Amino acid sequence: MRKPLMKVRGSAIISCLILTVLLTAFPIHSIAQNQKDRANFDQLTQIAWSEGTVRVIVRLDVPLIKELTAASAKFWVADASEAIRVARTAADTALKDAIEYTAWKVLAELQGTNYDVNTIYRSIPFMALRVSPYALALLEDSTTVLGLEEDIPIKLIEPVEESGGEKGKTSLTDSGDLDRPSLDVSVDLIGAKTAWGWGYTGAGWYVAVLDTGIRKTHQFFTGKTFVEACFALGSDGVGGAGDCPNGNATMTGPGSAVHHSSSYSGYDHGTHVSGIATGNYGSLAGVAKNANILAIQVFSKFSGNALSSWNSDTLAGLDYIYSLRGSYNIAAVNMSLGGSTRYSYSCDSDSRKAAIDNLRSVGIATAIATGNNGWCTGVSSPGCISSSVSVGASTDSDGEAYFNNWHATLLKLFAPGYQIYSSTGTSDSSYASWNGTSMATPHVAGAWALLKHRLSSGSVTDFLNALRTTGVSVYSVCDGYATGIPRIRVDRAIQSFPTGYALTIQSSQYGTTNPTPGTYTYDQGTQVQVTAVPDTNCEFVNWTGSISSTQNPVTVTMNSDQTIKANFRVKPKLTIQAGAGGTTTPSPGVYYYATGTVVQVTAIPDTYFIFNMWSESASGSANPVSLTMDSDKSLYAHFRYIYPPIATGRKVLNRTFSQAEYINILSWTAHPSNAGLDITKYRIYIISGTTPSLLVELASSQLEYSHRNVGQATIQYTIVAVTSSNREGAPATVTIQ
Ligand SMILES: [Ca+2]
Repeated sequence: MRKPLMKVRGSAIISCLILTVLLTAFPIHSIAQNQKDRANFDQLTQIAWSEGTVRVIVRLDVPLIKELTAASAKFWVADASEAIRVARTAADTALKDAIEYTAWKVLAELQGTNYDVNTIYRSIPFMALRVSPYALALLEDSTTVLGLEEDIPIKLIEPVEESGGEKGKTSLTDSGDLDRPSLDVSVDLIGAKTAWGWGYTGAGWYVAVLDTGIRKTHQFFTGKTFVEACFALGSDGVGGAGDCPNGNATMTGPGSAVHHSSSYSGYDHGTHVSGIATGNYGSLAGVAKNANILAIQVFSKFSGNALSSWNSDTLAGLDYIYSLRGSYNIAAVNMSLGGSTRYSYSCDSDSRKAAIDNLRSVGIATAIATGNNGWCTGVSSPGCISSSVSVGASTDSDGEAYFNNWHATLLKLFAPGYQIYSSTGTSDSSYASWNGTSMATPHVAGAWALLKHRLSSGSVTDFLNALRTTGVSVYSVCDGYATGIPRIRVDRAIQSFPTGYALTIQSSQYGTTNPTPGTYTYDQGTQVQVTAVPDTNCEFVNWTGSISSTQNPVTVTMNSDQTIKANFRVKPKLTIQAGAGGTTTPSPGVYYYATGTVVQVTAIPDTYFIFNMWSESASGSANPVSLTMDSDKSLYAHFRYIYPPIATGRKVLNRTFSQAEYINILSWTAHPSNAGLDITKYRIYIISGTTPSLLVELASSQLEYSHRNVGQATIQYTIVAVTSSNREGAPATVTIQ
């Protein structure tokens, strides 16, 4: 079943001549801020003159960088709300803009020189350039530049052949034992299966794999969600055209992390690593079997069919992962790359530390392989960065793997890295057992997803401490088996977390809660938001129990067991009715209002009617009327018909004038049914066709009116009673012929 792959192994075989030259520039020593490293600069200058250009990563003096970074790092897991997204985006944009502004300021100083801008980073104060000797000199002189680091390609840490077993021990003779799928063994050994049994599978979390890309179609990744990106300048180390699938130096989106062709040694390294961290198919599974994958392809193709990652591309990958933290819950970054220089001290001047620090400040661990050189007192770069989680390889029997790079303090954790069976790039169903610190590292990155699944608020320091204090000590021949460095046991680490407290949520009738009523366990210090959700026409009253509050939602801080009850009631009901002759606004019906609501109801009389009075919960004739809904209420609007006056008419011939003319005399009396209505006026209209036009308005004391009718024609009049509120009653019609 096992097909051992023949890989390039052992210590540094640098395939590219330039690399050999470049690597002499390393190790760079701490660049004191504001006091640039003279020796480093001289080396860069030498390269620039001999090659014509030199690639540099420029550390920028960005004003308020600490404050801007801290404001951005307040945002950890994926955005819970639009408000958080807006706030995070604002903080990230402020940081990016400040870096960009400073970068352009420096670039302005380089005017007239030859340079290429490879990357201006968005979350760390760096930019990557390729510069001429003269531009380099200006960078060195710039007061805005704090330091310069050569941008060099770093080799993939390729798997090693099975020739050893445990360091310092006689070679193991691996017989039939090797034919079993050892991922099964190692995943169980680190306690992942126990953690799955508790429900912690990494579901909902992403492991970012900064590597050679991935064969997404492999069966081991069935059902996974992929987020992909590529940063690969190509062997020329300059942007524009590059080694991403689109032919450019950068690419994001589906297909961007597809691996290089199989002619490149280690092309399917990322596929193997991703499988160890998250794979899941049939009876075989990686550590965080339900986690998803953020695949970042950072390797460029070099001569000799070798793959290496420019530091500036690795940095771009880390920068990109940080930018995705609001979109995806990212548990850890897996990096299995390393230079061939042995570091016996923290390499904290490395630009990648800034990116690793940023990720760490938002709870994302960067797990880095220590390298496969078999060193005793050092690890490779970037595993030497103190804020990384550097991982060494152990055997399934907890010895140090013979190829492991060991250091008493720079090596933080051991994980199984010997004979690890995982997915390969040959086909969608191909697997193989590989050896390497690259295989150990994804055990840790996967474990991080399980820990995050259990405790999303856990910091990198919390988890590293938990893994270190609960791990099994692995000893090394390097110091005579004196110093134990913990091999992870993720189940024990989970068990070491505070067990948490119970929150019991109850609800009265007329409502429920979110989360729904029940008992939940939360970690100590967790702030739980509980929302009271009333039924239709009901309202939330208050919380009782461990807290007394009328706030909704309410936040419960879990520093002890708590019981809270949401109390609800039916809202006060308002019944509105209208008698004959009118309606209301709101229209007659039954309404529910939150307690305390002031409701205004307007009575609207029909034509010839007048609003008379309210009855039931209100009285009087104020219109509109206001009611405060402190209990159930009802309103009845009464209306009255305004009767027409009882009218007659006659005409008399007026002989005073030579021309004949009549005087129409209208007389009326008040309708007895209008008693009690405040009739203050009468109006007389002349009807022409159907249109009335006002003839005269008279005080209610006047009950007769004379109208000269010169034309002697028939005239139709209407007489209406008018109330003090200017409501007209029904018309009395008088026709005089
Ligand atoms: Ca290029």
